[in-house]
Amino acid sequence: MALEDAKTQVDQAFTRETSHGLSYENTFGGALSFARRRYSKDLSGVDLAITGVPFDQSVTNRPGTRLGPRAIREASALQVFDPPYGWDGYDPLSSLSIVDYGDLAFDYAKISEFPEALIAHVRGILEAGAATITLGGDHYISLPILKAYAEKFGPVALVQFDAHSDTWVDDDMGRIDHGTMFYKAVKLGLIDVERSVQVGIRTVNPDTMGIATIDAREVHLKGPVNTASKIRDIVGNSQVYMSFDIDALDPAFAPGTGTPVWGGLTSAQAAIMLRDLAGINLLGGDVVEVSPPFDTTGATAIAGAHVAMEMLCLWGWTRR
Ligand SMILES: [Mn+2]
Repeated sequence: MALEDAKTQVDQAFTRETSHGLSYENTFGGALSFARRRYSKDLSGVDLAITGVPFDQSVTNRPGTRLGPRAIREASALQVFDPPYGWDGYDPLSSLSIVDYGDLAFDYAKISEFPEALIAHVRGILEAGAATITLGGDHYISLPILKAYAEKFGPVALVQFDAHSDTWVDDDMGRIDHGTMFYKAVKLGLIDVERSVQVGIRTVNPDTMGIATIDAREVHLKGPVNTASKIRDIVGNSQVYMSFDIDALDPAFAPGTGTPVWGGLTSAQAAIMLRDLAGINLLGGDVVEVSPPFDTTGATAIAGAHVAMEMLCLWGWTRR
């Protein structure tokens, strides 16, 4: 049946008639959207809006994540023929109303205006009653997104997968930096630090701002099942925002990123942990730091697309 459909379905990004259901368009052709969802600015009845933020002007090293949303959309085209593996048949694409809301538009030459543009973008989606899964973009984008979430929900529990804490001291609130935004998020009261955790860390930062750390070594030594259990214990029933920096993965699994660090998570460890977080109260999330120019095999975008799909599962699982 699916093969027959592949002969007739095309450009589902524009032609699909419902925001629910799997898709059988040929993987290698057609207009791209995330998971072959329909592009739409109409959020009535929509559960989840996938949106891209192609911004990479706050990086400390290699750029390129402005091309991340496109690459993740392309990689996601392979994940829409069947329900995601390992979720007992649960299929967020069929259960939830999901659209690709497209990318944030912003003036690349007016960087100081970017944060407010992104806050307004996410605020508008949240006000319409949908949640967001955002495709980055560099990691700075999490700060404006968190501001919009905190406006609506109050301080959120942050579950951050990352090689870096990104809580380095930076009291100049006008600086736009992808290594200090969680310092600012804590200072601004956007994060419930008691219920937050950073996973996969393998760079030194003595001050975690009170956020719990599960470093990469601990994940390797204790394993992903125990780690997921520890994460669930920390967040409890809190409202969770998940930020997944693809550099949480080892450069062997995600070479296409700006600030790679060895000794990272395997993609299998990440897959097990995300699945085992089923039941957390996820409000929204982002996948950031996928840099296609350094992603010579496309593996990093594939990982990013899988992470985003797992976020759809986590969001829907609790509400199924
Ligand atoms: Mn990082």
